[in-house]
Amino acid sequence: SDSKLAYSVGVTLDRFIKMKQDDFPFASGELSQLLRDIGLAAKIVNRETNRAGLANIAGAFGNTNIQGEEQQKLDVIANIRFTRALTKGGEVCAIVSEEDDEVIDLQNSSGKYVVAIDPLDGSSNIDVNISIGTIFSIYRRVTPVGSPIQPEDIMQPGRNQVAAGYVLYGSSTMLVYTTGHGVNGFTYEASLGEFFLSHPDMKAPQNGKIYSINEGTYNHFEPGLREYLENCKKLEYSARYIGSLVADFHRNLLKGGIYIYPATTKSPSGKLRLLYEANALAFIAEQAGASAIDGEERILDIQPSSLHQRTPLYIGSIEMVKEVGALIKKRR
Ligand code: AHM
Ligand code: MG
Repeated sequence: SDSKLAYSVGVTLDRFIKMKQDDFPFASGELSQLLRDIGLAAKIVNRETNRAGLANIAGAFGNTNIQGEEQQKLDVIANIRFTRALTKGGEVCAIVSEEDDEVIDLQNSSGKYVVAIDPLDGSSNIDVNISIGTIFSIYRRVTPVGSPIQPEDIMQPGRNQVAAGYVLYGSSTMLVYTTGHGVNGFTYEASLGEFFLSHPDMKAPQNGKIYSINEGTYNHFEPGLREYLENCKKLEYSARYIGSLVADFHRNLLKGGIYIYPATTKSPSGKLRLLYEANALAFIAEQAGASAIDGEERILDIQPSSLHQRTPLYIGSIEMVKEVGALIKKRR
């Protein structure tokens, strides 16, 4: 395939996007430009992330900014970087961000795309030097270009996504995305300042031996989930939980496994957000041959009713998701 070929000759993210664009000669190229904008913002956030540990001593080597402002928190910085990139690019009409209560209407009625983004997920991990991530979903607006944006442009089910991706700021930085034709992963080469195609056409193992869940609230889990977890233990699966969704998801996608953030009696809809956490990863999962449900329903079929709504999430290897789904159904 052309992505395998690209891999062998060292293809940058920008070039890969261009190659894909050439497959669609009648497309306007705006989605391609939007993906490049996100790639650039990711590089900037990567730079800030790498300096996070130095924030408090930066002044010592003359790095305080000219206004003498206090260092902003990294998730705030990431939000500013991504919103700026999406605003300046001109392809986007509205942004939904974890960091903003309301929809950001860019007053750019010629923009075709709506973006939902968690600029820096897992931010409680920043201070302890553990992997964090960015998650994004891209939708085409449903109302005509040129008119003011409407709620139905924003409240679209995940199956309408035209592209989605994540950036993992880990032991290396990676950008993984799909436009609905498979999933491709790129690794950042810092000295060259480029993402290179390193994981062409990613496919998740059908089954796995890793389960990732915060079991601290086990007493509040429903019976079917408890039974599934007991099975994982009988089979001596590996428990792996970073507490950083992108990192846990990425590992399980490559190695085979399931990530679960369930409903509990205290949080009946779980913790994670449908619009800018679950949907993007569910789209990528399905494109890689894995799957994602809320315990019952396919994540991508959920009709959102509010901007920051939560959903339980069961995501990963297709056989594992099927098995836990069946147990939940049986015990409800
Ligand atoms: P955040 O959006 O406030 O960063 O929370 C999301 C994170 C996920 O990355 C992670 O999987 C989950 O919260 C961990 O939650 P918990 O500490 O309850 O296990
Ligand atoms: Mg988050």
